[in-house]
Amino acid sequence: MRTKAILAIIAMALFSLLAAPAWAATVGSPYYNAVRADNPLVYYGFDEAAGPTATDLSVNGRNGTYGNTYTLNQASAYTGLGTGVLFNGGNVAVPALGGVYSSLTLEYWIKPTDLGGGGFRTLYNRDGWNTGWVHNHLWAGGAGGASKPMEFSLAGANPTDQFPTGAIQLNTWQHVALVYDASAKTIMQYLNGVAQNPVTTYTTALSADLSGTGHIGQWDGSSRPYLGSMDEFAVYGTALTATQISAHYSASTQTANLDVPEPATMALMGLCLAGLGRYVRRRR
Ligand SMILES: [Ca+2]
Repeated sequence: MRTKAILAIIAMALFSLLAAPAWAATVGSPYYNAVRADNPLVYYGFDEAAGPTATDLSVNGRNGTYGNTYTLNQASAYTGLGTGVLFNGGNVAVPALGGVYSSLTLEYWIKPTDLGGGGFRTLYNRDGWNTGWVHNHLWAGGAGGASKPMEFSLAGANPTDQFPTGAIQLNTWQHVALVYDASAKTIMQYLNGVAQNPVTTYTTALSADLSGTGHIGQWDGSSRPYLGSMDEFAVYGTALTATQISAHYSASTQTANLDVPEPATMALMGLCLAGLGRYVRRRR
């Protein structure tokens, strides 16, 4: 009877180790694999314990640099997303993203505390304002109003400021994808993997120029701050499909796949099993 009780305790200990959240970072999670499979130009997981380097998780080595007021180690929406960053007048400086693209996708998780009723809340902004340069903000004070605060702008396009359909929630984590297609003259917003309709259209659209530096979280690194948390920021030089974006969102929620023990957990399990083995041998 005593043996059964001890075995039950050991089994419960092993189960609790297996069930514990295993990922302190994005790397290796289903979301990470889904994003990387679609060849992002840059991909920040914001999993660093400390700045100033924001590691690019794509294959392109475009590390960013945290600046001004930011706080790392923020709880994210799902375990497989690791941790995120809280911006409160902070930013990440982003290097040039390669060139000019006829299609573009911006993707990130955000938990905003302000939707921009008083002005731009910069999500991603190429520094400066010339033909084809991309800017993306929350701007509830703009023409879209509070129901369509997401703004995507491209210098030289008509209209300049676009407000894709779909409400952004305050103080709530949400997955956002913005897909710009210059050939189709459209900008489309996906929220939590679902396409928001109707699709916003341009009269004149231009290729998006990302050949220069930019910033996440602040306009040119010093003003118009995004207020709130962000995680898993990625930019693609292609128009991701509805299927791809839905798959990314679904991958983020696959916590069942995340219960893969870390090395430290494996070592603890090994000690438990060794102890169990010695105990059973002694009882024989
Ligand atoms: Ca993360």
